[in-house]
Amino acid sequence: MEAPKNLFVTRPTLPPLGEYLPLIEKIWASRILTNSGPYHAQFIDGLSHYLGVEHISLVTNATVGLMLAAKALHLTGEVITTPFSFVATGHALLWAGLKPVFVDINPNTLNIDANRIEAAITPRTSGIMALHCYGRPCYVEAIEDIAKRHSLRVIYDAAHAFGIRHKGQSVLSFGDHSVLSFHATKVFNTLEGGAIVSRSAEAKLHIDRLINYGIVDEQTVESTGFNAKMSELTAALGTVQLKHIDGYIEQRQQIDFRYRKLLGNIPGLHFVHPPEAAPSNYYALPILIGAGHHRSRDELYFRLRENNVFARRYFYPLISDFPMYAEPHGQAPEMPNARSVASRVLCLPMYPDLTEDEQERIANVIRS
Ligand code: T4K
Repeated sequence: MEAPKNLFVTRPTLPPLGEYLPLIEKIWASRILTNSGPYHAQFIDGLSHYLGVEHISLVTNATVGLMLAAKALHLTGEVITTPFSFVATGHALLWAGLKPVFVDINPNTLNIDANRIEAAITPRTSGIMALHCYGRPCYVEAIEDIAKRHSLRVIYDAAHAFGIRHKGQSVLSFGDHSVLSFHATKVFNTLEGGAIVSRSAEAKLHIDRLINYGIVDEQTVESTGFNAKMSELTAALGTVQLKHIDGYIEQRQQIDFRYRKLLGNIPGLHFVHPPEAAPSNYYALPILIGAGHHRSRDELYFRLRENNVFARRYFYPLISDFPMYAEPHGQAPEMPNARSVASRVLCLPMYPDLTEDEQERIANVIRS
């Protein structure tokens, strides 16, 4: 018998090739391939309009974007962050020469617990790097308030937060910088890519220079910038993707809705987010497997794999539990909420092309 089709946690969404090919031909003919060409400018305009924020800089990926944001703000010493994230969040701080100080998460939102941030502030703290986990906004008001009172800078890892709004405005408009990921696995993708959102034109100019080696003009270099420039081919793909993004998100919403119907009322299985939660981009479908379920999270994870369903334990292990993050001669910090969630969370396949039959197949394995 033929093995059932592999179902991955995500599949990239791509526009019809026919919409992209004419742009590739134009780029080929123009020989303008990178370094802020016309498609780069057009993509920034499109993003700015769609996301409702000014001051966008394009980068090669979000990891580099986070590093550059930390560098642009001249952060030093310690930066408070979440342990419940993809390892890129912590790595960006290490690359910027900073010490990540991990603070536990709120067990409901899975974002950094703003109520615990102040206790972690020391004379060496210069900033906060918080994540909008799975696209759900952090408690931005509390974070901004703490930052203001302690003169800290704030970077939001907005890798999951494409198009997310908070109280009527883009969630990207909070903090000193927000950093989006356009990786192939994200709601909105340019294969690889990302963007840094700045608060002011001046801050954006500084970021733009950091993306381009710190060059100001032919004779002036102001800082040890990086090469993090997005190519014209990538930017052109972004412009085409933007035309389809609303459709992709609607399809994701239907898939989210169907999962809730298929998996509701299974003892010990909880959806991380209630269905009526604030508008989402449906980046992921995280569930928590608790004591009432007949299998542990890991048993379920492996059972799904045996059935060619490649769900993922995002984010397990915690960043703070990777040995390279351990305090020298110290113990891994206590993070009961984050540790508990990391041991129970499972992200199910979620992408626009997932069919009803495939969702039923996944639900049957979970129920069996
Ligand atoms: N901050 C946060 C909170 C993040 O989640 C991320 C990235 C970043 C920062 C950094 O953003 P970037 O620097 O990447 O822009 C994946 C992604 O590589 C990573 O971007 C993402 N978060 C993370 C959550 O997931 P892996 O190592 O789990 O990916 P991988 O290769 O195992 O792919 C997952 C599944 O997706 C595969 O089983 C199959 C499917 N897939 C993947 C790719 C790349 C495809 O079907 N086609 C593809 O081209 O990290």
